[in-house]
Amino acid sequence: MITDQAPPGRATDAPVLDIVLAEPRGFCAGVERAIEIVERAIAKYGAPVYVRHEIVHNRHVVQDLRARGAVFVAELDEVPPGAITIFSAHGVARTVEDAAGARSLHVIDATCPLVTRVHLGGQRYVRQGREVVLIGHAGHPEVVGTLGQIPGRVHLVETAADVARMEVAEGTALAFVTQTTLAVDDTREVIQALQARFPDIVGPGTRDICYATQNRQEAVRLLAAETDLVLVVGSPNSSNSNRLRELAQEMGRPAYLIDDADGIDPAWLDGRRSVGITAGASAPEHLVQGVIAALGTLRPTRLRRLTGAVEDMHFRLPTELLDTQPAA
Ligand code: 0CM
Ligand code: SF4
Repeated sequence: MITDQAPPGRATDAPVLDIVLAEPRGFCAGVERAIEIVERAIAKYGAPVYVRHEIVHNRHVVQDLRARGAVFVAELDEVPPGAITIFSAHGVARTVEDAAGARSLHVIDATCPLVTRVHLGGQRYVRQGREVVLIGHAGHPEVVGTLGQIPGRVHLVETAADVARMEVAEGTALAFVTQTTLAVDDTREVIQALQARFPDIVGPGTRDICYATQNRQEAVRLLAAETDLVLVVGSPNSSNSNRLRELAQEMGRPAYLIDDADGIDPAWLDGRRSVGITAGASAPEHLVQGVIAALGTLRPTRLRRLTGAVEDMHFRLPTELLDTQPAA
């Protein structure tokens, strides 16, 4: 644990607020790669480049890339024929890949390799003659993509109650895969319900939940244990960021998901001696620094870091972008 002094804030007569920063927090390797793909594509091919869905679920990242020449679209029919088209980090269904091919779009795939790994796992189970159960949140783009990458019948479940409701023909061999950004503890419960009802089901356990999600959840658990209040920097549509807020709240701490410093309600600090800060995998570090600075205008502050897992994950960029540097 490293301790350092932050510059005192303006409100020097107020009691000191201890700010504790979770580590690791913020960008994961898949998000860094996805953003760099958009930046390099703009540098290499020129604006506009089209991005299907938000490249990652962060309002500030999207605004920044839009200002630099990215055009975000909900569906491919909004993309002019032949244009540079980037698939977001969350992945896409086969029908989307096929539609891009049919329209001769120049696709650059920013799907996180750990999402692709789940797609491949599901496809392998189908080749083994199994029906696949996907544990995930209905409607989330990664889940829509994974459902659309696994041929045949796929059962989507979110909870143990969903498992009880599943309709499966007698003698069907089953396997499960999961969304990458789920709460580890909740997922374990759903897997236990699957194994109780279908003793022969096979699957990866909680290993489909990616390293970044697992590390950030472990870090926020430690953070919540020793702070009075937890702030999670991230956008409302970010699954992994929401899971961090929920985990802190389940540990009995008031916890808020904020896009940036403007989201802070000063009343949250009333009577609090410490605040823990973390950030979802799609939230840039400059937003965390903005939150720390804003807290410093409300109370005198003292900053320390709570060190956790060390991350050195890095994913290779698509070959066609290796010869290009993003514009400064
Ligand atoms: O899946 P989630 O909603 O957490 O996406 P995100 O863009 O916030 O985080 C990174 C990813 C992926 C896949
Ligand atoms: Fe990949 Fe995990 Fe990051 Fe999603 S949160 S982009 S699965 S590393």
